[in-house]
Parts: sequence; C-alpha cells; structure tokens
Amino acid sequence: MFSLKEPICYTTDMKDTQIKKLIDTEKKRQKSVINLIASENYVSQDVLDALGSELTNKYAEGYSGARYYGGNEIIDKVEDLCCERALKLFDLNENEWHINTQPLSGSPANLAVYVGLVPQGAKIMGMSLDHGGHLTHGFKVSATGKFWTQVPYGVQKETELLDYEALKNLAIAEKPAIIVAGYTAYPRKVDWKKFREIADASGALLMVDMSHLGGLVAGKVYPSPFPYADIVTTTTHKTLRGPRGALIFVRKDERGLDKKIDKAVFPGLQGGPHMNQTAAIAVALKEASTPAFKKYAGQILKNATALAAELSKRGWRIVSGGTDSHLILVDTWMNGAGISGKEASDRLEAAGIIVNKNTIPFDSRSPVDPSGIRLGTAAETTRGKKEKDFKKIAEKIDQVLNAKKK
Ligand code: DSN
Repeated sequence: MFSLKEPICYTTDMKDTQIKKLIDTEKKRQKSVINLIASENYVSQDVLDALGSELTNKYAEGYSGARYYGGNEIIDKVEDLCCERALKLFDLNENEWHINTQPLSGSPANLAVYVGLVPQGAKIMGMSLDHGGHLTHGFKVSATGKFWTQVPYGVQKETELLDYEALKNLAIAEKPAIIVAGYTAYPRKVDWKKFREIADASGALLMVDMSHLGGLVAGKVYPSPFPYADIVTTTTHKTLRGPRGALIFVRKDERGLDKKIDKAVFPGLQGGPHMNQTAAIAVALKEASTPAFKKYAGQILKNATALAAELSKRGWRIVSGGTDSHLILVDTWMNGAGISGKEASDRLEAAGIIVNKNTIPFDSRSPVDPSGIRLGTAAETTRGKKEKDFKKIAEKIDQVLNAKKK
C-alpha cells in the first residue's frame, strides 16, 4: 500500500556502483530538502517497480490490437488497462472520449496535438511564457512557435487574473486554429466554460493543458475542464503523482480528432512507446482513484492556502493575491524593496528549501533573474505535511529572504 510517511524508499542492489552511488546520493538529497517545486512529486514504490520492470524490453510500435511487432499480447493488456483507468479516473465515457497514453512527456503530447490538428503556420492562441504559459503553447524558442504562429495572451495588469472579455475580443480578431488554456504559473481557478464560449465565438478548437492540475481535477478539488474542452493533455508526474509521462484525451465525434492525434503520436512523432512508463502511469491512475488520494488533493489546497496566507502576513506580495491550486507565485522583488527571484531561489536552496525562480506578470526584470519565485505544495503534502508545517515553512522562507536586508 502506498505510504504517505516514507515515499522515498526504493533500494536497489545495482552492480554499477558509480550510478548506484549517484542514485543513492540523489535519494538522500530528496529526503533532506523541503521540496516546493510546483511540478514535482514523490511516487509510490509500486510506480517505481513498474518503471523498473521488464516491460522496458519490449517494442510495441502501434496501438493495442494493431502492433508492428509480435509478442505484444501482454503489452496490449497493459495499455488497455491504462486507458480504462484514465477514462474512469476523470469520469469519462469511452463513447465520448478517446485516450492516448503513449506521449513520452508533456511537450511531445502538446506537439502531437498541433501536428494532428493545426495546419502548419496557423495560429495557436496561448498564454505568454512570462505570464504563466508554457513553451509548448506556441512560444518562439519552441518548435511550437517555429512551425505555428503564437497569438499570445496574458493576465490583466491590475488583478493579475485572466480577463475573459479581452480574450474573446482577441480570439475573434485573430481567429486562431486552436486556443490553449491551462498554465504552469497561474495560481487561480480557470473558467473553462468561458474558454468554450471564446473558442465557439472564434471558431477555434479548445485544448486544455491541465498538466499542473491533473491530480487536483482527479481529486475533485479543482473544476474539471472535460465538459468544455475538445482536447485535454496532462503530464502524469505533477499533482497526479505518477511517473514522468503524459496523456492526451480527445473528444470523439464526427470530426475524427482522435484518429488524427493517434496518427500524430505514432507514426508522426514517436516510435515504440515506453511500456514500463505506461504500466507505471496505470499504477498511478489507480492510486489517484482512491479516497486517500482525494483527501491528499484537498490537503494540497489547504497547505497552499496556509503557505500563501502566512507569507502574505509576513509582508510578501502574492501574485493575484492568493491561490486556488497547489501553486503560489511570490513577488520577492517588490519593485526593489525585496530581492530578485534568482537570489531568493539560491538563498533558499542553501537553506534546504528548493523552489524555482519565476517571472511574474509584467516583470521588469529578465527571465534569468526575474522578480519572483514559484512555490508548490504537492510534493511536501505527499510527505504528510499539513497546514501547521506549511506555516513553519513560510516562517523559514521569510527568515531566509529577509536575511539579505539585515
Ligand atoms: N517544467 C514544468 C513546470 O515546472 O511547470 C512544465 O513543463
């Protein structure tokens, strides 16, 4: 059974002593720090066992029941089970939703959606990276910004929240082929229904990248995008607490989006799927369907609220004024009254608290040394921490960041 108390417990008996030593040292590092990286988590022993299994030996190009190599009878069952569990976890009907479990991670999953559905050169309307979007939402240094044209959007300056009316006007004016909602550094609730209306008003497809939110949606503590989206992508290793990997959910209808996306994943972009990874995702999906996981998801939110409130009480500016998720964006620079995001992140790391520096909306500084840090509560909640622990973490963060000024 998955233990919340000691999730980092894998021991190996490897003969390669160099690699074993590095793994052991990394395990020690993971145990010894407070991990507030919003996109990380600690997987169960069962997930690690599946990842380290003999399934890695098998080539399985194609999809269940239609492979290019022999010997895939058992592999088919693994993929079928993973698909079944993914649909069940998010209360989806197999007549309405198709699932592809093969993308190797989040970026290839998003790329596959565009390769399958968006004509080259057409417009992807996605949030700018510096406002909380992702590279694969059409940013210029990503392939998604080279083969397609991004129509960037952001948050409102005063509220640091999405302005749905402005988004609607932008979409109607630009006519993107696809609108991407779901972010890496937007802490608040997203109104998926409003995005559906915007997509309908502009004739675009609606894709939700819920990579950060997968576990929160599964635990029913964050609104589900499924009633509104045409396509939903998610990584499996963030709040969902599985191995690194990704899933693409596609609405099944006369448009045939599902078939186009399957073809884009294989043979469009990938060869053989990593079936050890698929099995590990299946394990995580089962774990995420338990009442214990629902409680875990709720605790993630309580912890994030407690962390944000305590930091705010201690004088730190929380972007958008708070959080509705696992994620908090802290403005550490505060127009020069505080310290830069890089300095904050370096100081915290030296004190055993791991975070990432992050731009804040309308940042006056550069992305390599921005004005803020991003914090997340999913990993430490897996280790059993509660609100009182996060209050102490906030106190420690405050001490470390303030030390500069003293
Ligand atoms: N790197 C992930 C994150 O930290 O949000 C997104 O890919």
